[in-house]
Amino acid sequence: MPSKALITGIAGQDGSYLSELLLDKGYEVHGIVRRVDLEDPDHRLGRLKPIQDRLTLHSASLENYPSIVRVVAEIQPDECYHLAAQSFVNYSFDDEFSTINTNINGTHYMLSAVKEKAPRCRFYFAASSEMFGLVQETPQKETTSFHPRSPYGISKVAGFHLTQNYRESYKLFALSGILFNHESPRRGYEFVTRKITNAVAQIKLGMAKELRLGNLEAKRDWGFAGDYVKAMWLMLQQDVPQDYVIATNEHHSVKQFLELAFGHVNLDWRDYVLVDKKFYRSAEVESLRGDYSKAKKELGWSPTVKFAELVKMMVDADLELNQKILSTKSV
Ligand code: F7E
Repeated sequence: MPSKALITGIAGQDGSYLSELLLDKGYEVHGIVRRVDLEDPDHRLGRLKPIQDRLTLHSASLENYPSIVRVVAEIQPDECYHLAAQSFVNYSFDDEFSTINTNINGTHYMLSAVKEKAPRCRFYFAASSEMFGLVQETPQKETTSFHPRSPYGISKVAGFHLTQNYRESYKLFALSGILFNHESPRRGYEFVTRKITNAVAQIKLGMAKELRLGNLEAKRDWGFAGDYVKAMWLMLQQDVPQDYVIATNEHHSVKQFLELAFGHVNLDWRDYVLVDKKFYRSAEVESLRGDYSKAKKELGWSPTVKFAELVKMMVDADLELNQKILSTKSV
């Protein structure tokens, strides 16, 4: 019998890479999606298109406990990857109540459903470097204390502690991956990396003239999402459940990202980028850099894609995508 995996947030960047990885390993892969996603698959499930026939998608809502319990009881997963969340930090300031309610309750419901209906299932929680916020030390590691700076960060700290508590109180095999920023050509357009690479492609192709951004000095530890989902899987294959930082231990500013991305198509970012206060955050996380030495030692995991390679990969993909859009328009 193949192992069964259940993924929440399967339609997102990480969910799509993780599904591909697990299918390659011979897993039976199930995903939780919203009813509206199933009604509009071309638009909402686009990242899963190449593998959709090999997945089983279940309609449920992370705001509705009975629907979660039903799916977990029916599938009886061996591994559960809880990735779903309202994950855009800036939006969480505008909609703090729904971010906090959905993210915390969603995690709580998943943990409780697994405990009640599939207690032998191994549970992965997608924690985040945003939990470190106003950083207490650099680089950040598993023992660094948290100081979240946004409703999103707060919801992830709560999810982290819920996961730890289910591990300690109910002996669930439950753990958190503290993932630093991870990007790819499948990244959502609201995040700064994809916003930049898409704009670079559009400017190069004459489809846009400028790019408006917020704080260009912020520094992030940016890795490749395809590498990071491997770490998620490795964590659940260990004998003992523990939390791990997944990062590259390098950080770069938004400005450095701009230099490389525009430079890749022989443009100077200073000619196109405008700073717009609208994109500044109420409370900024200025700088993040993660120490992944525990993951390296215990999981044998290291990142394979360096920063410059990641930027080029994303710009090239957006050039290709926008070229396709242009050519369909001109037909
Ligand atoms: O911002 C600055 C912004 O939205 C990165 C999520 O996946 O990673 C992500 O969170 C930096 C910030 O990602 C714009 O102020 C400047 O300092 O791409 P981002 P994030 O907030 O770091 C963590 C690990 C997660 O868990 C999250 O779910 O870029 N920045 N100008 C901008 N950011 C955006 N989005 N848009 C701008 O115009």
